[in-house]
Amino acid sequence: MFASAFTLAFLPLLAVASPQIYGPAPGPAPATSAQAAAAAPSAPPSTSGQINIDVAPGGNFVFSPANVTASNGTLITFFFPDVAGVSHSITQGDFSNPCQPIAAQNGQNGFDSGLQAGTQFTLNVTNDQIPIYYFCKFPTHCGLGMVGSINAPSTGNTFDAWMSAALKVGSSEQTLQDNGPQTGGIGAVATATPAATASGSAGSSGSSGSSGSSGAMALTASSAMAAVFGLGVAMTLLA
Ligand SMILES: *[C@@H]1O[C@H](CO)[C@@H](O)[C@H](O)[C@H]1NC(C)=O
Ligand SMILES: *[C@@H]1O[C@H](CO)[C@@H](O)[C@H](O)[C@H]1NC(C)=O
Ligand SMILES: *[C@@H]1O[C@H](CO)[C@@H](O)[C@H](O)[C@H]1NC(C)=O
Ligand SMILES: [Cu+2]
Repeated sequence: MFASAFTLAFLPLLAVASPQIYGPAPGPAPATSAQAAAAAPSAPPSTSGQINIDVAPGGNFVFSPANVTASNGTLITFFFPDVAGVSHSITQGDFSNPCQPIAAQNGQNGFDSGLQAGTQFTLNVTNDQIPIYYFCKFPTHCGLGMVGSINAPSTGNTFDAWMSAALKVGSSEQTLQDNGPQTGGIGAVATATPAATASGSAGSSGSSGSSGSSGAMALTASSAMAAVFGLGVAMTLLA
């Protein structure tokens, strides 16, 4: 009696949660059932004043879009996939020294998300008059071309030239230490460390608020658990 009432109560949740749980596996790595439940977040469409960038979409070591134009005050949010064993970073670089963190300027360090999975990290553009270059510090990724730019010029130090410079570093890329998330930045600043991203955030808009997103995360996790539990009860009833 209890079991059947419980199952009925959770069937709607099961239906709601299924697309997130049984959606396509995020990357090339074989997914366990636990990882399958944590589907890769994909960036919602950008809106005016809010640019959303996918980190390593489809398991490819790229940012998408990798080259954007953003005026002062624009927020740029990076969505890191939740794939076991592979993390990525948004680390501010220097055009003349690819795959290395930019040196501090006037006591200000570059931004650095640190190695992340299943989180989102937001930059606020504070000087749209300078190009901003960044790369992923996970070993080998920068040398494989995992780089991006904000307000890169159309000639000279373009996004393409930045990418070429990184590819030229290639396998001689130095392994960088993960210092965890660093706020601040030069030309664009992170005002908060990365926040957990809900796996079901794809398509939802206005997910830049970190407190809102952790709430969504908790909701998603509990729906998923309820769904799995509900399924178990349903199968018991059918047996
Ligand atoms: C972005 O930075 C600008 C300039 O520092 C500031 O006025 C604005 O409030 C910031 N935006 C957010 C959402 O923090
Ligand atoms: C953006 O802010 C920077 C730093 O304050 C300033 O130098 C620049 O002129 C601003 N850009 C525009 C288009 O006003
Ligand atoms: C990158 O963006 C800048 C600014 O929009 C643009 O001028 C340039 O052509 C772009 N470069 C590439 C390689 O897409
Ligand atoms: Cu990476």
